[in-house]
Amino acid sequence: MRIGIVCYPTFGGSGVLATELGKALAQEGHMVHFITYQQPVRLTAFIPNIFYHEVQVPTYPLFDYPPYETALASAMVDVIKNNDLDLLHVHYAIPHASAAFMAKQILLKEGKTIPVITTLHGTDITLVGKDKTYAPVVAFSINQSDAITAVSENLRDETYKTFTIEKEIEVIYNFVDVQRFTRKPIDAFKKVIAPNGERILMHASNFRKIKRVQDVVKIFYEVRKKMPAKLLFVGDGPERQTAEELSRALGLEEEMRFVGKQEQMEDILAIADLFLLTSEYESFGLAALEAMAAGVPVVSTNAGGLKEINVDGVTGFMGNVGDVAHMSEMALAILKDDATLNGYKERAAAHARKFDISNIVPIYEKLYERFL
Ligand code: GMT
Repeated sequence: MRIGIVCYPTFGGSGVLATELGKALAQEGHMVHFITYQQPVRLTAFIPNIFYHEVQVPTYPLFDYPPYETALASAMVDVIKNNDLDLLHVHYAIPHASAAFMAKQILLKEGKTIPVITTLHGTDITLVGKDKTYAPVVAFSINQSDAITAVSENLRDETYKTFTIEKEIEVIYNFVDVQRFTRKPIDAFKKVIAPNGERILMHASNFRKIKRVQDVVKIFYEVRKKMPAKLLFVGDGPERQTAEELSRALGLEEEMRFVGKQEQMEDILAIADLFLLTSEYESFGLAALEAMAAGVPVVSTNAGGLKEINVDGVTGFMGNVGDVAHMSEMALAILKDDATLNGYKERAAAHARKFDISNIVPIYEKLYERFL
């Protein structure tokens, strides 16, 4: 098949998922064309079946806001026509689904039908999408898609609650390449972070408000009262400074490290003992799944779709949003001794295998085949 993939090229989960999907499809022999404004962060190596088309957004003195959606729709038309694509798969509704609708209409006038599949990822519905400044266009363009998928049952249900959707929303869970995340820890790296064999806790996100990163610091503070531990913060974003300020106020600055945005998550996760995800909402929580694949148990909130991946008492624990006391207690319960910790590590890794790339990519391929 010749497949167009549209996504955000940044570190966000939707872009990561879309890129990994494209890479897996290319490995299956499909021709995959990425259409984005920047090289996707996980698209680093040369893969013969993958093509990258950069959306150019020319500026003009009149434009306070350069019209990205128009440029994207035009790029879609161009790539679809010149590469005779069979279908277009857009990840994150805003503005990808509406640009795809526009491209589809333009191509119809020229006698070409291009099926459009929209995958909803979370904030495109639950946060940004439902804002009244976007909602009518989001609802319309989702309904105009030939197929709609959501990354969890929770997100499917939230979408039905938020908008009047006339079509079936199919749930296709996010996936992880388990093999890639099965890494031996790099000893030298581990020694730098935890020179005295301290437990290593980790959080990775885009540090937006919704992630409640202060709760991560507070949980770490409680854990540190009971055992030697270090905290690694991966990623960057608006709330990083707040997290840093809180860590200084709690006297934790020597015990924490902000390592910024990282591509090689598998190497970092390999040294971690516990992953913390304290979000107010997650449609899925791909970062938590990647942690589990690396054999790292997860203490998370029970918000949104997290319940569908983190099994309470098995792969880690869950607490209500903001319940720092409970989540701290559960973190300590996991970390208390090696035998207990190893049990959680094994069960987290075993559970992640259910979401292995080899189980999920064929579901997308079957979906595509329906439109050929
Ligand atoms: O979490 C973010 O802010 C990034 C966002 C994105 O669109 O990249 O993540 C969403 O999509 C991921 C991949 O499907 C999910 O794993 C995240 O849970 C989801 N984020 C939220 O729902 C807040």
